[in-house]
Amino acid sequence: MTSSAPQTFYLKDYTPFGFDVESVELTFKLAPTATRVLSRIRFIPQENAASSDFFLHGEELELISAAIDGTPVQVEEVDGGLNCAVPSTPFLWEAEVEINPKGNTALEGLYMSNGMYCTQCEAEGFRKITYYPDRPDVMSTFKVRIEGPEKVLLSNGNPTASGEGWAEWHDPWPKPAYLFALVAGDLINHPDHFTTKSGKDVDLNIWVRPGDEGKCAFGMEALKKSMTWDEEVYGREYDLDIFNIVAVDDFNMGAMENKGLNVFNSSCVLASPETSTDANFERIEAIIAHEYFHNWTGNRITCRDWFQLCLKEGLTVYRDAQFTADMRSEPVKRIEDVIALRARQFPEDQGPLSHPPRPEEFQEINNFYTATVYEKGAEVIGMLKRLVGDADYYKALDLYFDRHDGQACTIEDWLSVFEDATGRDMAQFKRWYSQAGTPKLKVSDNFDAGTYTLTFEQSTAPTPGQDIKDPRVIPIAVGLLNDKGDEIQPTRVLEMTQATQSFAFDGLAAKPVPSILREFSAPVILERDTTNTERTFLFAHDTDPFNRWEAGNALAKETRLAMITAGEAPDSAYLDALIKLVRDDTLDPAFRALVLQAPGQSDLAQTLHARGQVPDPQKIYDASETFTQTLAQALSDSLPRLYAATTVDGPYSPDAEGAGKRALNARILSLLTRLDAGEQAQRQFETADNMTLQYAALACLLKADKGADASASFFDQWQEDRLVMDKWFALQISCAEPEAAARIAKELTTHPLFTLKNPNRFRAVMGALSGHHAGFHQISGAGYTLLADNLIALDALNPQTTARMCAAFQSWPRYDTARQELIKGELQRIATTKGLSRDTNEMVTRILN
Ligand code: 0A1
Ligand code: ZN
Repeated sequence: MTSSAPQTFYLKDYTPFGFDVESVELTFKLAPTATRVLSRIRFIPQENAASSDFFLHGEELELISAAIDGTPVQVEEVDGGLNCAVPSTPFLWEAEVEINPKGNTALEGLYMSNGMYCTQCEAEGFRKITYYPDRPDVMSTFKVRIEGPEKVLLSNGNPTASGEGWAEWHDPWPKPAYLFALVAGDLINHPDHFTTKSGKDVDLNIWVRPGDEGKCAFGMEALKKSMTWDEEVYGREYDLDIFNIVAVDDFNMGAMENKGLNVFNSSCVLASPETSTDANFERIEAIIAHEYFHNWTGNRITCRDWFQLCLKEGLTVYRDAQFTADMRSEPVKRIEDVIALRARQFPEDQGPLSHPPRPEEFQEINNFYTATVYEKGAEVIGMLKRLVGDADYYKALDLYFDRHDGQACTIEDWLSVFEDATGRDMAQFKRWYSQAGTPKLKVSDNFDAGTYTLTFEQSTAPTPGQDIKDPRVIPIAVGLLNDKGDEIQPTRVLEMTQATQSFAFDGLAAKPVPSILREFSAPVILERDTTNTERTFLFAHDTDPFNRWEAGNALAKETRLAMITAGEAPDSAYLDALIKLVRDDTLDPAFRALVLQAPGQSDLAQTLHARGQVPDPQKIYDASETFTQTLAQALSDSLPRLYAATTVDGPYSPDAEGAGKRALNARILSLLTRLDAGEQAQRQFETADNMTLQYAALACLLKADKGADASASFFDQWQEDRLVMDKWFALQISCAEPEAAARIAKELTTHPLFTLKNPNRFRAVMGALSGHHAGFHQISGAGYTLLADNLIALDALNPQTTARMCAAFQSWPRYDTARQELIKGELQRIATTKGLSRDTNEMVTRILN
């Protein structure tokens, strides 16, 4: 455990810094273990400041010198920074510090990755570079000079001058320190150009390590599409002469929106047909867009403090989802997002880590880059837009950009623009930001004399620190169908504001079939006494593609749950309906692939728990296997034809149409493999000319326990490609039988290519293990122990990634006492590790409490 009690920060304690920063000048003299950072910072004491304390954050810095207005000063170095007596008039602060980028395995601040220097400053990494008021509400322009032998020396803003061994940059847009970036290395660029709608020419570059230059073209296209889209949809133009993206192998997260110099985890930008799957391409397109969109929602308008993180993240996720929907298929994107929300955010919201999109306290802010802040934050924006309508949404956004450009803002600022643009009172809506937990929405209905009434009752279970929940505003999109499947009431948004509320539909000839929560119009759990017959009807007829999928998803879940709890055989009406839909060539292959996607086993466990039962991971696994086997047999006649129909003619292209066919290919092939002992999968593996097909075939072979040769040849073919090797590591585990998963994972941790130092590789192995529901939760506890062992080992090097991965243990309260005790034992073992980081300590403490 950490020696001193960890400090907790509270939203209610916010106080502004008592000084403005007029300008920042930094000089970096790069050296792997002894980089010197010289800072010249002009501070202006604020009149009427609440506090005139001059405290600068600083961590792991060796202070060489400090001066004010040219005179050396004595400072008091304290835990986390320094105090200094300063004048009450504007002054120049100059300091020199030494740092050790090579020794920085936490990947926060300035560090080295494969011989290249790079930075990660969000959230609080800048304080590991120099002494500074490292808080997002302190904004300033930056001038940066970099001195080093590397061929490429980059920082934020525009390049101003360069020579042999040095380069200078100037960022004219005031920014907080978390958006600072520096990159230096012998990199190669993939250049391009973009002309903004007002005619400004922008240089675009993607910088990579030599050897990766063939993997930049897709990312560049995605960037240009994002730039155009933000101009067209939000009216936002780019504002510098240059936009640089750098690919880095060792990175804790996906990517980072540093002003003018985005740094990307190489897995989130590098792509080629031979090495990347369709899913990789789609993700890369979305992340490029996300980081680019941050230029306005995050950079030009930033957050006042880290409690407001969802102000930039929820909005930017919402914007990137809109972008993907526009570039690809709107319903497919929505279904994918809801699957991800239920898999990642719902467990968080319903377990010990539950927190509101705007948390009110934290110990380590890095632990709050969560699905709740990001994905639920985006759902909240989606609800806002649905409530006010498209026109008013964009009106409010225009006002937001006009009013707050250049400012560090709060959720209150955000909601005020909606109030001012639309005249609506947002006080109740604001509860979505302050209340944690997923609301349950119980529905009942009644038909009487031509009037159909839907009654909703909302409730949210207590969450840590929040016992009482007030009713929220819930937009419920509803449509009605007649018994022939015709839509008799097009989608109407019901605005629920009370704990219990009814809505009536008049003038109906007969009792309709309701389609409720279309497009998943609110992040809630819908509870309705309904029948499989009605679900099957909606699965066949719903005119809302999301709810059509949702009906099938509910059937898929209920069928498996009945198999698990009552030993029933798979529901035959559902099987028939599923087969009919899968064979329907008029439907989008991507949609059919989603319909064939089995419900997550962890999701089934959560549902059982919510129904007061104790989930048995092995039983859940067995039911899923039996169902798939039954489906394969029932569909056997059609499988060869369906398989053939997924062939995409012509060269590989990662567009939505081809990707949809290949997604269906993967599903059909996995069914076929159950019947033909892997023959077709082997053929596909041998003939595939792209990673999507090769990967799908390898997965099928491994799952059928016929993958040894294919796996070895895949390894031989790709061992030099780090990103493909991550896939290889993960697949061995995710395709294993439950009882073998932990053993295989353990063996892989001794593989020469396994390393704790690369977060992608660590996540490939440990993420695959914790994502294998039945494998991770084997009653032997081997999965738990292996993960805990590796988290303890990683914590000493990289607290951030360790802490994030502790979340694998968050769902312990769902399981039986034996498993609960095993998991708690491992959490306690982690918690009592000597020298445990603050990050990991906070996570395990919250999970255990
Ligand atoms: N703002 C980034 C996410 C991010 C956060 C923290 C990081 O440090 C480890 C890195 C990236 C985004 O939303 O893309
Ligand atoms: Zn973001």
